[in-house]
Amino acid sequence: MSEASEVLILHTSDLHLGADSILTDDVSGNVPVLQQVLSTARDQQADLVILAGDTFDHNRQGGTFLEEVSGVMADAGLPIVILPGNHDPLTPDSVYRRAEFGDAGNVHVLGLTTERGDFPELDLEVWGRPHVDYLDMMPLPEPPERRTRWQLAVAHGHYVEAEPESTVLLGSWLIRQENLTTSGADYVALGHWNRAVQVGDRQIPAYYSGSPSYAGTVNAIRLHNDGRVVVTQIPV
Ligand SMILES: [Mn+2]
Repeated sequence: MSEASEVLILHTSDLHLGADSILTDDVSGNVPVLQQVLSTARDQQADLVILAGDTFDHNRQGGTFLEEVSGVMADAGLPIVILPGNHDPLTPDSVYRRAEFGDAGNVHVLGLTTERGDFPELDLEVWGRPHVDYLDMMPLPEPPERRTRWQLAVAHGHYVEAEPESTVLLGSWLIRQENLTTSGADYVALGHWNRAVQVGDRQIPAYYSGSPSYAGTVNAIRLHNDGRVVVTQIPV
């Protein structure tokens, strides 16, 4: 643990590893962004990193690129919880079914390697509904029964304040206030938006981290023994 008195989680999303850049001649596939996030997590002595969807830009990754990325994650030196998003869903040919995360056992893919990220040493669990195809679904359903002091939810979709008036948003993986409330989570780690922003009525701390490439930050969540949950953005 970072300190006896607290648990520190780093939350980010939408790394879009393997994306072809149309703006520059960058051919790195965003791997340096992942490395920067993980290096920040180590510097901050984080206990856990959450990647809240669209870690990969698409499911056609393979070969040496996939080996490189899985190696970076396996060598992270701390646990990583991954929620598959709408760009990298758990389809039969999903990138996650082909990735080799090594023997360290530090990479947890929700819905694949585990149903719930379980960290008894932190008295903490992380749950979330993965995208399993490209169709619409409810990203933040009823929570599983809480088994630990801390329960965090991860969801990848669009938060909406009010019901959409048209059908334009159908198929957009909507998340509503009632979903946040029902989750009862100590923190809801959201992905799908590029900007870092808090949403909802603040009774349940629910935050988009934004993509580090756009936001320039990741979310740091400090879970204090007295029950306080303190969220800040730290630069990467
Ligand atoms: Mn997305």
